[in-house]
Amino acid sequence: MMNASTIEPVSSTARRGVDRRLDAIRAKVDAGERLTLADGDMLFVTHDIWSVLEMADSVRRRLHGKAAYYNINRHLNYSNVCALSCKFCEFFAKAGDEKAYTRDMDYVRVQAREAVEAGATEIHSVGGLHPTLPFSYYTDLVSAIRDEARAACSDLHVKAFTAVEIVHLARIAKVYKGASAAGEEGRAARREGIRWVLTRLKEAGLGSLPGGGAEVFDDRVHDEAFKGKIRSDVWLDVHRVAHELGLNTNATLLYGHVESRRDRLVHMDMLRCAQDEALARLGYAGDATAVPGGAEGDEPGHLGYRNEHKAPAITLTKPGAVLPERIAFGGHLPPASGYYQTIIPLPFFPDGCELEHLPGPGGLENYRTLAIARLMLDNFPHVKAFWIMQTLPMAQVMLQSGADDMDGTVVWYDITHVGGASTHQEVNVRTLHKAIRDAGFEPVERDTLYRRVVRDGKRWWVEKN
Ligand code: V47
Repeated sequence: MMNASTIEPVSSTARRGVDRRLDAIRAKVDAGERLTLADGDMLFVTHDIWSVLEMADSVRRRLHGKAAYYNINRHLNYSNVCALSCKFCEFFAKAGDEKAYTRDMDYVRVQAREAVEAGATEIHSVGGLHPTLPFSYYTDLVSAIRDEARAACSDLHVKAFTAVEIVHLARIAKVYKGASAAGEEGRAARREGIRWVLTRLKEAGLGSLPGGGAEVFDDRVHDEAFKGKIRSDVWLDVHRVAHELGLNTNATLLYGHVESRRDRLVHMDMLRCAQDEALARLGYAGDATAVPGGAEGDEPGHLGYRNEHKAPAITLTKPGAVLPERIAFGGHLPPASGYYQTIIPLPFFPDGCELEHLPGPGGLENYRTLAIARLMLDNFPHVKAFWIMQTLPMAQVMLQSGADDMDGTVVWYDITHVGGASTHQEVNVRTLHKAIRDAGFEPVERDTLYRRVVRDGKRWWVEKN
């Protein structure tokens, strides 16, 4: 049995001092150079976790100074009925279950009205893969939210539907035919179906895609924990098409279950390769020193996955780099759009799901993983410590170790109930401000696209670049 004397106190780890093996990584971090997967391995195994957190903090401060972002938002889970039964998920229900629910448009409108009343700038809406709802339900959901906001002379950005839901909608709308064909033919059919769905949703008023459903980009883990969900190539394709249509998106990493730390690093590398392509489309120039698909120092064949990445690396963490949200196209034009905004590391929460026997990640693993995400994802402008899953006290420390965003006021959340929380999971602006200030940062209200919000009570507008 473990007792207190067998557990090495954190302070003794700290006394072991600085790990000199990190010096070369620190030099790259200071210069804004891309880290290799081997660097990532080192960041995961070093005893010197303090240096890892401190390096991530230096990058975060270079990008965002003392600003820590939050938004006034509402999460709306429109239905928990899902055709899948992922082992890590405690949210899903089967049609007819006692806990199954599906919200009608009256409910959605009331939520939108209440959100406007509370001064919200965003509704974040996701749900299960409902087997029978028609395609029109989803366009109606988006336009109902937009219309309610407009009727109240306000605006609500709709960030909705994970990549998994988008593919499900393509199937429902019967525009996914041929997508299972092998090779380029299947891929072209898949993209066409995805494009059709995203175009209809955008016309209805969809503003961006959330980062959910990515889990971990690894086929073994996929088959073990979320078989039936789309695989990484399809998830990345959905986001790629969204970017081509000018929609910004986010990305999550669900860790601490049956994946390895290497799997997390590969996931990060695949995302930063996809972001290189998105930034290149926006006109960013490549970094001539970096090697596409991984980075210099990763021996050939070491990646362990088929990486078709061709674009040169583009890093935003170099001193002086301009973030896409800060690029102004002139008075009436919106900022550059069509890229990944935020990486959101999500610690696996075991209670109530089929993988309940697993312990889930501990606190230090959460800090380390988030800090490494900041260091590896050198072309992602933001790192979010989602307070609902990280808890508010942990998220405060994460602001000092790589994160610059905490998500928002949330209000209702059904996907996880950390610490036995109910569906009502709300934090008010005053509490968010205090948490951010106590962590040594300045609270900055942002809209979904990370533009600064100027507010006069419930009336709000975004600051021009
Ligand atoms: O995709 C499900 C995860 C995600 C569990 O884009 C679990 O701004 C932990 O994507 N333990 C949905 N995680 C949440 C999400 C999100 C959240 C906040 C902001 C944004 C954004 C996106 O929740 C799912 C899945 O990976 N999840 N079950 C669990 N037991």
